[in-house]
Amino acid sequence: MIPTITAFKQSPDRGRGLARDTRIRWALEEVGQAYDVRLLTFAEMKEPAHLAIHPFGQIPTYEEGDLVLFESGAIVLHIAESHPGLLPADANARARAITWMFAALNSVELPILDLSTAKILERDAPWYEARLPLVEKRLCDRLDQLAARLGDSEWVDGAFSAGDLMMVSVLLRLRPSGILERYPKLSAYVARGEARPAYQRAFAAQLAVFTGTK
Ligand code: GTB
Repeated sequence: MIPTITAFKQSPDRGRGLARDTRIRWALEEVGQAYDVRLLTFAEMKEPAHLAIHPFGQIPTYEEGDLVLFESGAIVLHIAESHPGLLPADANARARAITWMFAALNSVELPILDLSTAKILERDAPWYEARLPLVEKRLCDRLDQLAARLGDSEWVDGAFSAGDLMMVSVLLRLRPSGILERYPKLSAYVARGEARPAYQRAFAAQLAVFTGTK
């Protein structure tokens, strides 16, 4: 059965692939699963029809027969568990790959979001200038730790896995800030992810929505 995912009809990132449907498209491309996309406006995301499948009125979602999922982490995990290619066969290695997915979402994406939220929503607050360096420091401390752990390895734990797919997807969100460039090992890691043919196809598919060619 071909799953259907949801994505922005007009992504605010203007086709840079930063919205969270890209990680779902990437996972589907990695495992060779075709998919359909339902594009939604911001208004449509808050309508009852979409709220019935996503309690917070957001994208992405994933529908496959009777199965309806939201949360990009849960969706990528489901795809990785349903097809070979994104999780190792060895039980311990598999558990570690899933750990890296959680690490990406809980320990790395959160400080990245904190910084972008501060810059977008808190700029006019009287405490903005005082808080920003604290938010940046928390993020940079975490990136230092991640870069140290990655070292010169190609991927975070052996062969490319859903853990890398999620970590690269999360790190890509740093691009607009210029912070990623301060971390050569992480930049190279992200570039390796972006070079994967499956990522390229996923990126092209979301860009085609923005350019109106799909
Ligand atoms: N935890 C959820 C998940 O992982 O799936 C978070 C889902 C989420 O934040 N979805 C966003 C959304 O639907 C789109 S991806 N927002 C609309 C709303 O809440 O009303 C977040 C996103 C948006 C825009 C950019 N950008 O412009 O660069 C990047 C990422």
